[in-house]
Amino acid sequence: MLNGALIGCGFFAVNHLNAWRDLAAEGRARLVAICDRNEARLAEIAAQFGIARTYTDAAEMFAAEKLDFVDIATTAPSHRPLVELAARHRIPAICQKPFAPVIEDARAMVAACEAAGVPLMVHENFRWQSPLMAVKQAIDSGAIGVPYWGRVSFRSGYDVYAGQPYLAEGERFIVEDLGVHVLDTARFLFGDVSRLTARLQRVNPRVRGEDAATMLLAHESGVTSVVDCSYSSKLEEELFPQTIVEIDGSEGSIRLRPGYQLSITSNGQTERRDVAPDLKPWAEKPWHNVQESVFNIQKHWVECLAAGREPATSGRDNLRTFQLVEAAYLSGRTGETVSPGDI
Ligand code: NAD
Ligand code: 89V
Repeated sequence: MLNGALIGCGFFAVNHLNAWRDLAAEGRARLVAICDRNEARLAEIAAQFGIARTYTDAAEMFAAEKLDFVDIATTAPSHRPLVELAARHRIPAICQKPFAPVIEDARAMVAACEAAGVPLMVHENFRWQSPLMAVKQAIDSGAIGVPYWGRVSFRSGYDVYAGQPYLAEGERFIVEDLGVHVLDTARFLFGDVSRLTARLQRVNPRVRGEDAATMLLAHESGVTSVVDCSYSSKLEEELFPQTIVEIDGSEGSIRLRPGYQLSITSNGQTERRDVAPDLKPWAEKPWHNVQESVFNIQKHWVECLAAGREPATSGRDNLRTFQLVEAAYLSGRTGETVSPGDI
């Protein structure tokens, strides 16, 4: 059983706490301490999850606790100081997305953990959603031959600002917060990207940053993909937080449709499957898809720590997704096509 601590007990951390509780029940890893600088929130979460050792200061927690890992679920501006603190104490760290406000901070965190010899994983959980894993398995099975085109799309009008008010306040919005997941999913499905072109739009006047983005990606594998996301889509059917995927290959096609309906067309035959995620006892629709992926990524972390393996979304890996985010902002600003590898 690994002993961990959680820093940041806000809106989304409740999912981490529930997933750690499930992993503790499996005898894999448990939270022995929590930290939040907001005392009232800290006390509320400590009582809800029965965690006795609480701290308002992360440095005090590192000094007092004997930890196998730390899980950082604060917002991006605090990630670099907290990850560097973990590295100084030689404690393996999970860091929520967005990894950092700018890529220089992300590179510094990766360097600090490498120098300390400790693993660092970004909590980039979309690729751990079971419907998206089913899409990846379908590609890898060879059923559609060689993929040459894809679309990864997340369009919604859900009120994300109610739970996450900070989303309306930043100069950067949808590409940094949600696009990062959708771009990482495109990398997961089609591989690294050599060229990216983006068009960014602000539709909702009550948010400061862009709330719609359309990106065209040339993947090194030869796939051309379109990655699009919007929080200003007033749809007949609200799909939050589903990612819709379309892939065409030399011998067939894959569609992940609304309601988690997967179809794989191969040599003229179509196989249809319901790939809806599990509804964990603590999960709540429509968030259950994301909530299941939190459990999956935390389980992956525990398995990687035990085996001494690099996690799929290690800090090092996530720098390549971050390059896509920076490329999208650069392309959106200049109207030019950008090589993410040059960033
Ligand atoms: P939040 O503002 O509700 O919670 C953050 C908490 O961290 C607050 O309670 C705050 O007091 C605490 N905090 C901040 N800095 C701290 C520090 N230095 N030391 C101790 N405590 C500190 O934010 P949230 O909505 O829970 O989001 C947290 C992160 O999770 C964000 O980066 C967000 O993008 C991410 N998120 C990820 C997903 C996902 O699916 N992966 C979904 C939602 C949010
Ligand atoms: O990742 C996030 O911060 C969330 C959501 C899962 C909806 O994208 O906003």
